[in-house]
Amino acid sequence: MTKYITTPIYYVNDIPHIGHAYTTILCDMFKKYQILKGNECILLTGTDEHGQKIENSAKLKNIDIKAYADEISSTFRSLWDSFDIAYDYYVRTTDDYHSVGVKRAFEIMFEKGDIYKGYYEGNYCISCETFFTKRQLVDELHCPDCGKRTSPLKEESYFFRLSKYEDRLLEWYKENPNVILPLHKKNEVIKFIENGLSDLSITRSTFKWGIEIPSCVNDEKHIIYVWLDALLSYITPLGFGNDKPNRMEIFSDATHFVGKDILRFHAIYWPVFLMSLELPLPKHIFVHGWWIRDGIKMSKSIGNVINPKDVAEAYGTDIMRYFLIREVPFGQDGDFNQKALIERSNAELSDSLGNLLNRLLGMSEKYFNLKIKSSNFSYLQNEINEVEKIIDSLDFYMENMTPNRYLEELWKIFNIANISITKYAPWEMMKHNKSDEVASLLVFIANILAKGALMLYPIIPNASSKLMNALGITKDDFTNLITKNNLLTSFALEKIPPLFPKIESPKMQDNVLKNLPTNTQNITKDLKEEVNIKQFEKLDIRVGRVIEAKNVENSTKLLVLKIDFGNLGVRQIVSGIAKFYKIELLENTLVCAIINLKPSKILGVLSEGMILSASSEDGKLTLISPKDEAEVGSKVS
Ligand code: ME8
Repeated sequence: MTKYITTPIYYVNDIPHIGHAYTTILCDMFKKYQILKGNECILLTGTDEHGQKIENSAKLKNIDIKAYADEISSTFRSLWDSFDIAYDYYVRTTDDYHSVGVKRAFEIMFEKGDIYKGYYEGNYCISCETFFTKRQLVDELHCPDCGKRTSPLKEESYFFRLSKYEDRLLEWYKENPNVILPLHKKNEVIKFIENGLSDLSITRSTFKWGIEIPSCVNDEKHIIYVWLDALLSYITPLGFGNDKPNRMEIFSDATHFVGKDILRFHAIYWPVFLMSLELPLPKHIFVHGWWIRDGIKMSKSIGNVINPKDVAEAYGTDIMRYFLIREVPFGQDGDFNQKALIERSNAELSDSLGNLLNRLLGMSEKYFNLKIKSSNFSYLQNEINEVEKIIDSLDFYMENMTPNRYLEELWKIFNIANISITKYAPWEMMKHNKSDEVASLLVFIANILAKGALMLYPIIPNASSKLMNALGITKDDFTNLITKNNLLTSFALEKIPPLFPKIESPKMQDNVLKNLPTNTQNITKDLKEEVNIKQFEKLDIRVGRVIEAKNVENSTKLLVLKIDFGNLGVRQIVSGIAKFYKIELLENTLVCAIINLKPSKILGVLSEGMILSASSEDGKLTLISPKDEAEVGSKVS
């Protein structure tokens, strides 16, 4: 049976970061493991290109939306190509076959009576592309998932009858308790369902960048909600609802890899959509944690991201893959730390593994001219039993998605090898004419490295291939060496350069923004001279919505904000509020700004206005923000 695995399809609002690379590498690892075991396995990845977030990002850059999506989608794709990610499908939600399939799915759901027309009133988080009720919001305004300010939304909408499927969904989880791994993640989902599922708004009419609803519904102003569109990308490339070659049979053994941020969409909406379409439900949803820095999720808008390309260029893809997979137990958050990466590489890859190969090659060359042979391992039987037990346990760890445990266990066999060398001291045995025993030990160690090389292929494929070459084995030896607990009896070894040379010093510049003091804002608390109304009216003060906030380089005080003033366009304004607001929480906030102030450059950054804020005696700034929702561009007087 063919296994089918998917990464999330990534938004094209920005270029990939290490979080995206993590999920994709995990999927590639899982696929490579299946292939090694002789299973067929198909991997899908791709990009999610519709929705308000993408429309806003393109608007911000003044680029045609499709051209913008093309560029970012190809950045993702070339990154995966440069990492040798073995994907079979690369879906883009702007592909024609995809929109044909999405419309067909909508039709089926509509004909079934699962979709009805209604009126949505609630709040919407553009960053998460998610609807919320007031009850779900933090402080009745902020998104419970990302913390950003939501916008009130009132619009006519089509709804999917999520509530109709509540019991069936709970029943399915009861009958299939291992769908969501790690298990504790399942409990969150069950609790959410048990709290009651509201019907889901699945169309939008306030913007245009999406797939139109099909003609059977005859309602032109609506486009399909980005999450319904995106989730269906797991099946449209397999020929669902379109004329692509039909491979829908592989969907009956599907595993979705997701970050914890998008579990709800995969564990609630997706199975229900599939029930409505009468399709098989996923076998597994593997949920991993976040890569964070200083306790905050890595994300481009905060400016705390690490570019996987930088890591790969500095350390190579093998070390990057090894670190990402080994450092953090699957499902937990992890801090991406260069020092930890270097320490792991030096201790585990260089010392434990690389050095073991060097010792084997060195002794085999010295004593046997690199040709080692033996079929009598009697004095090593305890060690052999231990190694076999460990190798036998590995499949469980991989199939249950605990790859860090898989590596932890695997390293035990290298330790057994290193300890055996010290314990039996082959150089001493040679002195006592025990060359047969030495040959047995070296063949045993070569077997350990051979088993290790195979089992490491999914994680560090390049180094694994080099190791296999040095040992004269190939991936085809898997069945022989792993499933039968066999020992090979002869090796023709080949000397190779060190697999993992020691890393002496950090190779990557730290991406953290420098915290150098600057002095650009002058806040006075003195009373100013009197002005008349005419003078005041000269100021053009407007309401705007922050659509992007970033740090100004070399400044701890300044932020540069992109603010949408509606018909007046998007402006860039520099403001000294960096110390008082978390960047990630500013996005979507309403502010008041003077927009007819002469543009100026602050620390070399153009500022086209001034945001109004209140300053306290100790210099703390508080943004002046309309209390209720006000239209962007409206005048403040
Ligand atoms: O959510 N740490 O796309 P997205 C670990 N288009 N993983 C991270 C991460 C981090 N800091 N940041 C992102 C979307 N990820 C939707 C998905 S699927 C039908 C639609 C990874 O570009 C992780 O896998 O925001 C997360 O779930 C995904 O990228 C979100 O990518």
